[in-house]
Amino acid sequence: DKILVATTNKGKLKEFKKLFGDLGIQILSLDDMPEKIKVEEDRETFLENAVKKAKEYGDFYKIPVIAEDAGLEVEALKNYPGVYSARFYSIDFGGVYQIKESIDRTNIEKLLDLLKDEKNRKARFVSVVVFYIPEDFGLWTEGYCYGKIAEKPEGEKGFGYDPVFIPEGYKKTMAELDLEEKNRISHRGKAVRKLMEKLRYLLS
Ligand code: ITT
Repeated sequence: DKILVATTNKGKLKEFKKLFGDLGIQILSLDDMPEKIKVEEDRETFLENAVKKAKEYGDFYKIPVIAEDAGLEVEALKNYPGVYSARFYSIDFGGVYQIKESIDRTNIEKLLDLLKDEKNRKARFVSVVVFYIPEDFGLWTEGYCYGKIAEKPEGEKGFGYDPVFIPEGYKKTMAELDLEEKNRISHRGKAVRKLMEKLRYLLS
């Protein structure tokens, strides 16, 4: 009845808390943990990174863990930034940028620079969520949200690349959607709902 959502990303944490809101489970975050550890995300796939985070945090704190690795894949950039989404500004893929306003803004600036004059703006968000009970069992699911990259940032909600991501069927960016609506259509929302379905099935 207690789960650690092992993320350092405040935007993500808020979305996870809302998604698990009505289950009567107590959600802990890394801020609630007395001892801190750092887990490096140095693998080449979302799944490997998510499994690594879930295992290292779960085995250390000895409580059930939800860990996620997520990112943005842009078709015209051969699916970059992908697993490098959080630190795209520092990746040697068409220039390394100095952080100005914030990391998110710097990443967005780099992305828009790289897509300048690019007609194909197709992209998708990917979320891989791992649920792990230490020494017992683990489970993973994935979710996708398809859309396109806007010409310029709009909206203040959400986090990361939300201001430049226009979901399919929408005329506004993810950063203009309320938390509830984002969770309804997002990669993260889909992965979490699949996880709950699997758990319900396994526990029935
Ligand atoms: P944790 O590893 O601590 O969970 P993080 O921010 O490093 O936090 P990821 O490694 O999963 O998380 O990196 C995901 C990056 O991808 C994130 O920093 C954003 O730039 C981007 N991203 C993921 N989900 C997103 C979303 O819903 N909206 C916008 N950008 C997102």
